[in-house]
Amino acid sequence: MTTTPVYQGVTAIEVRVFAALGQQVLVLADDRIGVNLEVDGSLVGDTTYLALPNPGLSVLQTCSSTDFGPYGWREQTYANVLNQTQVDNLRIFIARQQTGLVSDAIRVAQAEVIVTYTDPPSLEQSAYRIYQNTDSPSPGTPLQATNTVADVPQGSDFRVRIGTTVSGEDWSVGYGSNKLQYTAKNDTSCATSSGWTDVSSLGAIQWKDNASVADGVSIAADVNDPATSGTKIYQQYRESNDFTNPVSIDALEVAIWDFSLSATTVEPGMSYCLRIVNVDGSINVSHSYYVEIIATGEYGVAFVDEASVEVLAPSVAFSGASVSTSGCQLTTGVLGTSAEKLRISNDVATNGWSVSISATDGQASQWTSGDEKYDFNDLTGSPPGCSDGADADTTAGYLGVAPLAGQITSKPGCSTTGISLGSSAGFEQGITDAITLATASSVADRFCYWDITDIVLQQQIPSTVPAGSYGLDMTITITAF
Ligand SMILES: [Ca+2]
Ligand SMILES: [Ca+2]
Ligand SMILES: [Ca+2]
Repeated sequence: MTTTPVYQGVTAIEVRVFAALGQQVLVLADDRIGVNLEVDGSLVGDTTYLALPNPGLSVLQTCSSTDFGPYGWREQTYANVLNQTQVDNLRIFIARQQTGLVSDAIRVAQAEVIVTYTDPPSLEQSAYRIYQNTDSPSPGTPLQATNTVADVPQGSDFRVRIGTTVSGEDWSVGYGSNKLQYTAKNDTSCATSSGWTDVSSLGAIQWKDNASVADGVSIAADVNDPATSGTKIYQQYRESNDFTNPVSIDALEVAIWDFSLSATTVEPGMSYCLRIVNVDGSINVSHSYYVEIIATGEYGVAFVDEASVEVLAPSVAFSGASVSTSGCQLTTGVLGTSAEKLRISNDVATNGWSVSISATDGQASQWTSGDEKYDFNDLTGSPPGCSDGADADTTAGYLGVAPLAGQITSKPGCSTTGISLGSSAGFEQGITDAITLATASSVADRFCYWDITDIVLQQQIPSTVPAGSYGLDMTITITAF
């Protein structure tokens, strides 16, 4: 048997028969017909057609049992709200009361049930906004404006409020079941991306259980709600699938949900899309705005070898010099070689960054070999660095850095646009304690790295420095703008 869905439910039922009466002699309203629905094995509606006066359904009367008609409809209307199974199994019950002459007769030509129901609504995911998480039914600080892609750090929690505009029919409470899905954006748009997965307790984007907020709690208006073109009707805070509407929504109004999520194992640089879909096919859901986040990571500096393996104890060897009593000597080193590339990575900052070098132990540092020392930040003398100056130490010496001599290579697929090498400079105690090696402007790529080699270092070694292997610890620092 083919059944017809009643979607959002039955609003009215009418059962009726098309019947005629033939009555032999006297026209009395004593021959009658009853028509009822049988639901779940029982007659429902007015079944008292045998009583007098008869509230049932009398047929037309004529003056001869051989002269039937005319036929007419006799009906009963029900206000009962039946469920789908009851509607699928409806039966019509027809009865007659024949009183008086036995040749009085009733004929039934047709019987039918007219079920009036409400079609399903249509939903359009029409607005969203991404926020920081809070342990509250209201979301935290907005991360972006309405319908705007937001950065979400890897491993962080976040919230999304999504609006679905109802159209066609009003949306009755509890009709249909829906769920939230995500996918990595693997095509030009979320709409054409594949691999959608239900949000669960596993995967790149997971549900976040806020301890103080029960899953499914009612939500209210928030000052930072997504902007919508229709009246917002607030539904639920969700930490799980599936969900339906606890509050009815008229057509052209917008159902608002608040989803608590965690970007647990997202990959920095990858975009992720979120959408509401219908679970059981009961509602058509379209998407004019998919929720979209960009997963961010960290930024940093390191030295790597040719296989991109980090060099844990990088160093720069300077050219050798012999002990001199006649004057100062210039030695040279190279920061960044093919075996020790200075790698700068940025998986987060949007406004650019700066990388600088300074002495690990601060401006009072000196080159040291056992008890012997000489200076790295004293410009005094001619040439500079050949005499001790006004700084608190008693040694001479001067280290110059020439970043402009360097070479920049970007990660494959990235560019060096917006990346600049620093100007040549020397350390000068209390004045120039850090020297910029490279900077990036806001037009520089994100989710990229850049390898820098061939930055020239020159150290002026003063005269009469005893023989030794002198070292100076330096630190390279990246700062996001
Ligand atoms: Ca919770
Ligand atoms: Ca000094
Ligand atoms: Ca000095």
